Amino acid sequence: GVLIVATKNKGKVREFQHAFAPLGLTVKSMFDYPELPDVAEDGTTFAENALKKSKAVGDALGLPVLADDSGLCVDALDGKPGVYSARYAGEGAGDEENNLKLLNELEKLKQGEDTGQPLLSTARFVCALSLYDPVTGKELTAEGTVEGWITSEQAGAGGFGYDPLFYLAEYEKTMAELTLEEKQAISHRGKALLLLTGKLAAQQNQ
Ligand code: ITT
Ligand code: NA
Repeated sequence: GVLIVATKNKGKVREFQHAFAPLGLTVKSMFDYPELPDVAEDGTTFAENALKKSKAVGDALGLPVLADDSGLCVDALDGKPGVYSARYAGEGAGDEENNLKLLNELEKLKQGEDTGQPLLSTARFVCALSLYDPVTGKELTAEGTVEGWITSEQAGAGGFGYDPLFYLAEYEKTMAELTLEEKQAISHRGKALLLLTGKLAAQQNQ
């Protein structure tokens, strides 16, 4: 079978492919549907934006579609960048620029004082998933979070986005130092996926 995921993020595509392969599902992403227009992500919550993406693409294709809206919420920055995580350093900004912007914003809070402490703030990743079926008009949702710290010492080449800056105290590693398997077992996306597949199974058993 095929599962369509309404994403243009290669890191997400890799994680969904890895998660759905054992279920015998091949993932198609927006790279397979270049004719579809971008969806405006102007919602105020992750869940709202996830539904906007799954609904726009699901209605356009007439097929069930999964969408992921996610981001990083940093406590010292009152929850920023939040739903603006993908474009924190500006429209079209890459991961590198967003990471530097985040470190800059946290450095500013230190007001020149150098504590020598690499852990700058507590933070969490949030992932909202929306599975929308245009035939029934029904939506299934699930949300997952993972708690960690923002570290000034980027480490690791795995994952994507803010992963090199997201330090997991219990593993003494950043998210980018984990393998795909390890990340999926603990990540916001992995948790949301587990909840969503559980809801789907429960629905199909009715
Ligand atoms: P799509 O909307 O096309 O799916 P996107 O990258 O724009 O791709 P979002 O709007 O959901 O996705 O923004 C999510 C941003 O949050 C993403 O670009 C990363 O910067 C960050 N992010 C989300 N999940 C992450 C993860 O697992 N690891 C690191 N950063 C993550
Ligand atoms: Na996006």
